Amino acid sequence: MKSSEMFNPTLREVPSEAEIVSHQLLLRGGFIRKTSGGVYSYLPLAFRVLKKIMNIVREEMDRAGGQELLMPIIQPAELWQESGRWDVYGDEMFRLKDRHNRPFALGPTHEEIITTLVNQDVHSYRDIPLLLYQIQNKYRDEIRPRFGLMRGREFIMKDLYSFDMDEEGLDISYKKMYEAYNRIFQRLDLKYRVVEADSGAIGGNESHEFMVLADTGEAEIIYCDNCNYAANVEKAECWVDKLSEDKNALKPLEKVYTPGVRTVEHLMQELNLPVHTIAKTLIYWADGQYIGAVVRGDREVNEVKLKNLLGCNDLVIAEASQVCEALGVSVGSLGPVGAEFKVYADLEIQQMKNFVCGANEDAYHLINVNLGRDFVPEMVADLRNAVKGDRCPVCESMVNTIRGIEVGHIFKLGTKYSQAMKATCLDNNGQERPFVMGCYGIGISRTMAAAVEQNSDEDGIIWPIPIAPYQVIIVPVNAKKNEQMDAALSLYEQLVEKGLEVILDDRDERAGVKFKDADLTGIPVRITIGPKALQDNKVEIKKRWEKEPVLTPIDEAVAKTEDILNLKK
Ligand code: 9G3
Repeated sequence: MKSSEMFNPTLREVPSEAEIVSHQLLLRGGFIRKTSGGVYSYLPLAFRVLKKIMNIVREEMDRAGGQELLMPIIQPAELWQESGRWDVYGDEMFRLKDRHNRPFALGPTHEEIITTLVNQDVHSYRDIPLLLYQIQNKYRDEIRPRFGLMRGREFIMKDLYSFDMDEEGLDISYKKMYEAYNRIFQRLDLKYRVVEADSGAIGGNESHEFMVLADTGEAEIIYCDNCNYAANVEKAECWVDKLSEDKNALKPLEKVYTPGVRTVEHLMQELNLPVHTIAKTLIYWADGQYIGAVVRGDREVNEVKLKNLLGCNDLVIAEASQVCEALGVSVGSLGPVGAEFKVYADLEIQQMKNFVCGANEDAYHLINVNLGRDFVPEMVADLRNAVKGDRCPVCESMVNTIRGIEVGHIFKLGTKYSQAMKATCLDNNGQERPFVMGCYGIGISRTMAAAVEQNSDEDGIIWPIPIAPYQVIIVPVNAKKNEQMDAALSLYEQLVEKGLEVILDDRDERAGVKFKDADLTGIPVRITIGPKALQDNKVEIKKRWEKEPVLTPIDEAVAKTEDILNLKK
């Protein structure tokens, strides 16, 4: 393809609305344009990348026994009412009505559709297992769509659903997908990590996420180099020491006057105590009631763990002013002793002896507080975020943290959907059984963004070779000079003949401008044809991930280029 004929509108300026590097570079490189908040058009270069990602995904899904189909984006409300999820997702669902006023949704995912489909036509264990997948646009009306393709309201997803007769069957399907996903992210040439994950509202009991590693990733990963344990911080269990039996050390409870103290830091100063002697209480509004979560002063409450413990749908941190009004205490003085709300204490609180907390009375705190003696919580459970330096829950050595972008997520669903939707199958004893299901997603458009997030420098994108929109760009320094253009065209034809994807930058622009665009768009191999080298029958070959070009005899350029492109595969 000639640059002069391409629709590849690059930008010199960094677009002001783009907060992260992938969003900036995809806009600047002429890959995407915003059509509406969280809704993007993919321009030709981006679509080439997406097709490469989709092809790798497709090949691996097929290899694992998956069969591709295509389900509708428009989904009737009845199916979601059957599964009980029509009222669960609220405004996150794009809802619409037809001319007869019948309700529909734009598909956010396809569990309901596929379960209905399979139930209609699959009646016997002989037709099981089934692995069905599609690659399609999905719709979720995010409150705050941001980070470009990372959190769009319309995005491309590969979603596969497995149908088995029993848990053993599901285990096999799950393992196939686990392995296929590993092959996919290896083939995409991305640095990634598989982590244990929370299965969230979707239900089910085992789940893994595939994280592309990037410092700017939204997800925090806890991992152990000693035993290979890795988990999303949402899921990562906190290791706790055995409880000490020593009851003698308990000191008498005392109330102390702490006027104006509202924060843990202030309390530490005021009482001259280290943070691990202080407990803080956070009030949440959980499905219509206030509850208190108590954790050590320097810990973060893990809202996923808390939500799972409570088994509630809605969990939001309560507004300070509302707490004050409802409980008659300002938030800085709240505590578990004599509380009017249900108290949930983190495991660490049980280890802490003679700690400090709010007195449930403005301007007072309690000292020498002890769980069991001074208050009995509703439950004691793991409620905090794991942090770097914690003990690994598997092998007890020290864990580390790293950030990542969730690009794949696999779940064992079990019978949650098949039971709700009465989707059953006859087993080999003629017994009716609900399908045992799994679901497996890859964010295709997010994977493209994550690849950029992980692979760029100050000049632009550095596409991994397997997904680069083109593999080679030929840049004649001066397109008006016949010798240069002739050499460029000849090389172009030879490379295309070899099956490579090549851009010829034939534009009447300064060399500097052309180099900048080549770097920005991230084409792996650049071949520069300049007047001086050409006199010696040489060209410059530059790898996008290296700074300096290498002078190469023009008749070796094709072989050299092929070499580079194969080497990194
Ligand atoms: C909804 C809305 C948002 C949602 C869902 C439903 C997330 C929803 C979870 C999944 C699970 C798997 C198949 C591919 C792999 C992931 N957000 N989830 O179910 F109605 Cl508005 O989508 N689905």
